[in-house]
Amino acid sequence: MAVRDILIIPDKRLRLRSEPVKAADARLRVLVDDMFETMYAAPGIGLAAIQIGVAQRVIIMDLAKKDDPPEPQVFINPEVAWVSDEKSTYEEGCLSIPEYYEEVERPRAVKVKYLDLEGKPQEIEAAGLLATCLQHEIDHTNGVLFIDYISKLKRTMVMKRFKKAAKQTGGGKPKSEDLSDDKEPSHHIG
Ligand code: K1U
Ligand code: ZN
Repeated sequence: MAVRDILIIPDKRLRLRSEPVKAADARLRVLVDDMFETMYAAPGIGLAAIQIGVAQRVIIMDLAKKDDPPEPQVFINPEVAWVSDEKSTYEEGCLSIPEYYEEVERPRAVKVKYLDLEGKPQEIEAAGLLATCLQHEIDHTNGVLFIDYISKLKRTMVMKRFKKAAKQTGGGKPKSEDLSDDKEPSHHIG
């Protein structure tokens, strides 16, 4: 198992549409193991394979509460089969847009069809955080980011901030100070 690097915006690979998984084989299990190790290390509550640079339709999540036993969930080739008319709003974050949180409105409940790790078809009906997280992760498999649902002004500002940070770090994970809007260098006193 390995912790893999998480792609950060403006990395163009985050805009790719991922390919369906063809076989539930040992390679898929290695990918899923690496994804869990990467998500728990981050830490996060969900991850899509494209976030570690693998354009395959694989998403994982673990929504267990802190100090409760882990509840790892894997969804292969997930598809939204139904959404509720009722909406709900949740303050979302994204491991590919670190330290940026914004409220997003989405359908409150969804039905998702997917394959499990054995390649068996499954279906889940979800509401609340699970529904939000499923939609967020399935969006990643289609090259969609949660900032696509916020105002153009906010999106432009966040893209500008991350483009600047990418220039400074060469595209790696930015440090907190690289993401601040401060004009002064971080060692400046007074
Ligand atoms: O897909 C991702 O980038 C992961 C993302 C999932 C997500 C969060 C919130 C709403 C929808 C989807 C994250 O995990 S961001 C980090 C986060 O939410 C978190 C981190 C540590 C503890 C609790 C939450
Ligand atoms: Zn995300």
